[in-house]
Amino acid sequence: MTQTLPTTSRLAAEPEPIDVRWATTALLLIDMQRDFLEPGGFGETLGNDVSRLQSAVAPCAALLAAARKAGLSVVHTREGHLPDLSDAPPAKVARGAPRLRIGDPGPMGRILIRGEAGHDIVPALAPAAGEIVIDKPGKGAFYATPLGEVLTRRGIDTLLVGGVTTEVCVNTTVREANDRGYRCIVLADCCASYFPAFHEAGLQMIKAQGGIFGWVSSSAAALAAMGAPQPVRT
Ligand code: TIU
Repeated sequence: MTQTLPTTSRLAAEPEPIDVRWATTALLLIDMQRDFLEPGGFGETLGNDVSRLQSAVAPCAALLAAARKAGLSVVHTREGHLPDLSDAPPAKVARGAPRLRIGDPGPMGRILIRGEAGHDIVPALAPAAGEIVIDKPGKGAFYATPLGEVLTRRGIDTLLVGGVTTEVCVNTTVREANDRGYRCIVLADCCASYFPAFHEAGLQMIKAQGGIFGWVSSSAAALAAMGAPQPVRT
């Protein structure tokens, strides 16, 4: 059932509140994939503690439920590569000393490869029919993808952003979006990093200097602006 939203809402945010016109706003969830959030995937092969990303799942799920109820456009992105690795720069595949490299077989299928179990979005945030899913080979969601065209076709000018990781794919995408003229509102608790200090710094970089890349808000503020019930925090 679609819940009617006001035409515009004022969202509490930093560095200042922002007026959101819901008809031109989309929810953008970045790379909430098993490869980053679950043991045995790309994130863990890089040496990371993947449990650090779990905190973003419930806030993203609350936003997703509210967006669906309100009929907002929802876009999910997935970082990954074609099975033949033709879209994976050798410099990316060769980088560092991971336990398994991109394309190697792992417990959730080949690491960071489209179509494998690890590439899927986590079950709690699985895309619904009609939602846009953008597969991307890079960290930014605009590079080598149709995201810009999709948003233009829908008349979207404002993005509510959540996902992982804050300083890598979220920051890269927000910077790309900002240069393309989108207003990005990053929901802090809907994002997470393997490095808590980088999460904080990534958010600071977005909202500093008068909001040089965008705004930083929270799931609670976004849900309140949408008139959606907020989960009880224990
Ligand atoms: N490693 C890391 O922090 N992130 C990525 O490789 N990709 C995304 O952030 N999605």
